[in-house]
Amino acid sequence: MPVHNAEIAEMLNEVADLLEIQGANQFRIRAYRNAARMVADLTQGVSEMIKNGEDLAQLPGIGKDLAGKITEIVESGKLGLLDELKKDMPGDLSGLMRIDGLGPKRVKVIYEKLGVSTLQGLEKAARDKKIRELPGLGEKTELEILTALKRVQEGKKRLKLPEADETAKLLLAHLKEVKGIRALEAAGSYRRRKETVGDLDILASVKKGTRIMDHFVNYEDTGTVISRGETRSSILLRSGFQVDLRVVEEGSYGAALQYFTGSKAHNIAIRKMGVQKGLKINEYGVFRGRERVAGKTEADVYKTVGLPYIEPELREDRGEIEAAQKKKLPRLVTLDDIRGDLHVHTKLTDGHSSLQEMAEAAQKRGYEYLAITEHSQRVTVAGGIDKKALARQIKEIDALNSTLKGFTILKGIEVDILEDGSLDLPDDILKELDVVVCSVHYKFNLPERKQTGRIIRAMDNKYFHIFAHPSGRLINERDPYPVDMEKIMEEAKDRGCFLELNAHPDRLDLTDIYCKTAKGMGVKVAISTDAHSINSMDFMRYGIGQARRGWLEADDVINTRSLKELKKLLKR
Ligand code: DGT
Ligand code: CA
Ligand code: CA
Ligand code: ZN
Repeated sequence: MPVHNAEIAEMLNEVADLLEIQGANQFRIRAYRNAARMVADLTQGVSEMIKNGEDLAQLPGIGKDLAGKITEIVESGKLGLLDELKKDMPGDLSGLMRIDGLGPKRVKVIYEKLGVSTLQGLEKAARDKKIRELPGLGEKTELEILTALKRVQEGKKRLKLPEADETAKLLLAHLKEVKGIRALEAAGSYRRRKETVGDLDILASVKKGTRIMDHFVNYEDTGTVISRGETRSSILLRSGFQVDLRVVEEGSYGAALQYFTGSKAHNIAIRKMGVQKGLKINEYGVFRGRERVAGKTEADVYKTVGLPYIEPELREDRGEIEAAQKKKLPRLVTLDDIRGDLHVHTKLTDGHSSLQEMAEAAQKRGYEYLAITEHSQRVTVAGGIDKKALARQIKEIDALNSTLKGFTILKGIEVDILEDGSLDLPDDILKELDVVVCSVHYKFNLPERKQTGRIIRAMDNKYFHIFAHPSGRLINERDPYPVDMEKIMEEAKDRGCFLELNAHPDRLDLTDIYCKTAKGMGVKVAISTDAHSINSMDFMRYGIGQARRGWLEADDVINTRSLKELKKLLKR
């Protein structure tokens, strides 16, 4: 049974959580956290790497000891150290730590004073108004805990993209072992590249007598078989995640793919168009009376209602059908269009790879440029740098650039937007940089008017280029801060500033809807990975998926430009 990266990361994080509650050494805690993030950010399965005999200690931030721990998890599904820690601290204390507003100190108080060690216990204590009586907690925290608990309960059911990708990849590989498969793919929200996936909808067309259903329900990661039929089966994986498999005949494959890709709203609109033409459209095909007039390919289905093929990412009934009727569908941006990454960190702050390694990784991806954007001084927990350290890095980049051909490292910073709207570093150093990425990293709870004003004031600084992860949300974890995004876009447009689509799968911020708004307003977007290691530069593809859902074309995205064109755009 392959152990997923997400499971490994979770265990390492749990160790860090429990060590933190114990008050262990900060370096030790940090090492486990970094390793967890490193593993979660990998685009390759660690189980697979071990199977291939790769040395985990080669990974940035992973020493021999941690490599051993990770191998232990992969080989036994368990971690001795974690079991030891849990013996001392029963229940789910690390689960409590993941509740917004609860850190190790507060969890410790809650555990010691109320004996609460589970989410259920926490909910009860909050409802019984017991939390507010604890030292340093209060009524406000109690309410925050209840809101956060609700979010955790709702959010847990949907997978973020890396886990969905890994789940789909392994399962499809398993199904492909069967002989006689004609076509096989994952449809649903997964194919539409939605930011979270509720369940997987797999579709297959097979030759007669192919025993794909047996093979499906016997998958090694199956937890429960919900139903098993000849054309449709559903299972729950060990994680509780649901997968449906449908087998259709060749002549229906396109119609079924169209139907199960959805979205439901898009399908309903298409079906209505069919009705107006006297056609019945369902997962088996397009029918006039009893005759099937289309069904083999998706394009055939769209053609019967007079439409060109519509890309899956657009199928949300958000205007794509009208655009298709007018032959005005966007030519969506692709990964191949991207010529560089404009937001990455290195070892100098909280990244895991060196400047040189990051530059090489960017070249390997066929990029022309890469902007190094470390955190600024205010972000002490991430080792943010001051003016002096930045000046040193600028020199280092100049030196490295003089050795590179056909590739340029851009000098940048991810500078904090302070509460009053000023930037965390002085202009006399910002002016030395090619790219200034600006972020809100604290004071998320300002009222909307204040937060909006803060950001607009920051954009008044003529060195402000890109507004990073504009809403501040973390998917399934933290809501966006209140802000008037349209107003910000308007002001960005006036000043020649850009908005980031942060491609990290925990963020995907801008959202698809705001990408479309930005495009409509003529504000250009930078798709950036915020990579903290060479591997996470692969997050670009998640950003591309989101950009496509937001109707963005290559022209709407600044890092599809050549270096020369980009530099022009960055001159405000
Ligand atoms: P999810 O799983 O919540 O992330 O979202 P989807 O879009 O994958 O939804 P799911 O798994 O419930 O259904 C897969 C597709 O099947 C959906 O996108 C469209 C199609 N579908 C499901 N129910 C209906 C329905 O009642 N009418 C129509 N026209 N299509 C449906
Ligand atoms: Ca689904
Ligand atoms: Ca489904
Ligand atoms: Zn960042």
